[in-house]
Amino acid sequence: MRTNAKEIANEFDAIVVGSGFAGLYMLYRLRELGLRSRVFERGHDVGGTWYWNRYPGARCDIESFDYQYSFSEELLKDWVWTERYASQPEILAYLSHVADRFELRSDIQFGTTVRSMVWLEEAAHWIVKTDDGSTSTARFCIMAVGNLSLIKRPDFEGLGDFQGEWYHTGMWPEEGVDFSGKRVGIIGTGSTGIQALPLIAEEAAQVLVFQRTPNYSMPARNRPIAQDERQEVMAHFRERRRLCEESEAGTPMPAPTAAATEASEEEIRSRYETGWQRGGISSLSYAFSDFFTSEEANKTAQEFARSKIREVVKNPEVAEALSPEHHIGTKRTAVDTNYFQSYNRDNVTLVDLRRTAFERVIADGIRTSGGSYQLDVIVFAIGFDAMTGALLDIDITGRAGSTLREVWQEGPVTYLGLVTAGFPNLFLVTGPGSPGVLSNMVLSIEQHVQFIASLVDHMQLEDLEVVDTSEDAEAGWVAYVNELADQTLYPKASSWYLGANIPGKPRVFMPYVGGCGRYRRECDEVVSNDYRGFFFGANAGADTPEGRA
Ligand code: NA7
Repeated sequence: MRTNAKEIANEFDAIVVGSGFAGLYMLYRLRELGLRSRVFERGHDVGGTWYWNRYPGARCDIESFDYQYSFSEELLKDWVWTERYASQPEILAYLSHVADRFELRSDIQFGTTVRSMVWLEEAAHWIVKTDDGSTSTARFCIMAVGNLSLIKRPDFEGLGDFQGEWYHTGMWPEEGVDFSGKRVGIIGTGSTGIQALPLIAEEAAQVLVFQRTPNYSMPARNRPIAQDERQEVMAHFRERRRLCEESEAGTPMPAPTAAATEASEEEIRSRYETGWQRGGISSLSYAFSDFFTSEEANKTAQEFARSKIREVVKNPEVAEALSPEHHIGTKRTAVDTNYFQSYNRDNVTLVDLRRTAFERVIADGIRTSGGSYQLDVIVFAIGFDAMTGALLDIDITGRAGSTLREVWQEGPVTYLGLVTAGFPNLFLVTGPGSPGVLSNMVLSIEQHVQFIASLVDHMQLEDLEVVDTSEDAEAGWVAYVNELADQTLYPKASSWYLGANIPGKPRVFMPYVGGCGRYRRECDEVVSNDYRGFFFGANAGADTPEGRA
């Protein structure tokens, strides 16, 4: 496809899409390399997922000390986290501080959605069109669009008739929502619904939770960070970060060695209880090494988690309805403060959609097969078209007119979760096939951005204009990612990791389950083997990877 040169208003070396954790750091590194860069951001400020998800209770489930950048000593010194798990406003304030501190905003165009990207072979650059009608070009494009950024649309029958207010948690209004005195319906009991319920219940007159599938949730045991704790942690920060980098999930927890299948009942109970008192997402999963691989081992943790629900929820029928059955950890485990406790409140009612089917939204509420519920507000906590949604929402056309939508029709294919064949000079930050969503995102983002920046630097030094991967390299990677996943229980659950939450989406297990440490070592090996699996072209259009795998 050709574009009239007159239409091109803005020429850049690099375009970054998104200004969350990934986009901000990418811009910082591109500037260091001396590249003229532009970030396009849909939101009106920085923050990415933390900009949009302002619902009550939104909070990180990775400890604040680990959920921060590590690239700048000065930044580490001048930011003080106040809680063990940072709230959405605090994370947003942090990202805003990062943008100010490094004067990043001048290269970010806010309120701008990228509509299409086309690779022009002859010029060896991307042509990027945005919804303000302008066209830009760039040699490199970096997709920092986030894994949980395209919301699952609430296409519930009858929603257009609803006379009350409704909100999706992933597009929460900046001014907040006043629930006082209102009857509120929450649809969805993933991490988001689980975080939101306790706060909404404190404010609203009545809350009805419409639950399709119960979910496991671990106690956060959130607390303020005392000054001496901060000093102690930050004094050893580099060591802690190194542990994170070598770990599976990007946290400093030591990997478990004991197997539940070889442990006594007392030991099992005691380890789970210790984890439960510690709190956090890995409360149970870090007790035993076979948690994610053995059905028998996993069952012991499921039973423990269900016993905790029964201990907390006073009404046994409600406790039963809230008890999940899937393999624990195979759908994202939530982390909560007072979620199950909320069901003991007089103003909270569980509507179990497995017993009474959802029929439609009506003018004054929701109708199920068991009756109608009157509501003033509906909160949709129904999740995202995760991992591929935001990428495929943009018309991306690579070599020989191939579109990303066509190439990924049967599921995403990438090499290292970073690049996809036929889309030269296009990088994905924490794309499908990387550990991203199964890990501490900020840690994975830093590693990806550093990888991409080093690759771009290498190309500049070697005078290479184009980089691509081969279909063979990515087929090998995809097979490897699947092979790793198949050794675990992950693919058994109907999760968003598998695309199962979006009707019609191909069911392919997308994340790399091998862990951050292993993935990092594999990436380092690729680099030390002359960027094995990547192919470079010295001149525009002169070199393509076909037949060279
Ligand atoms: P999730 O984890 O995808 O959860 C969405 C919830 O919404 C889940 O309980 C779904 O039930 C429910 N849902 C979705 N569609 C419907 C319909 N049509 N009817 C009833 N219920 C529905 O999204 P979250 O926002 O909670 O969390 C996303 C990630 O953000 C999380 O994993 C963390 O990584 C941070 P289902 O299970 O599909 O039956």
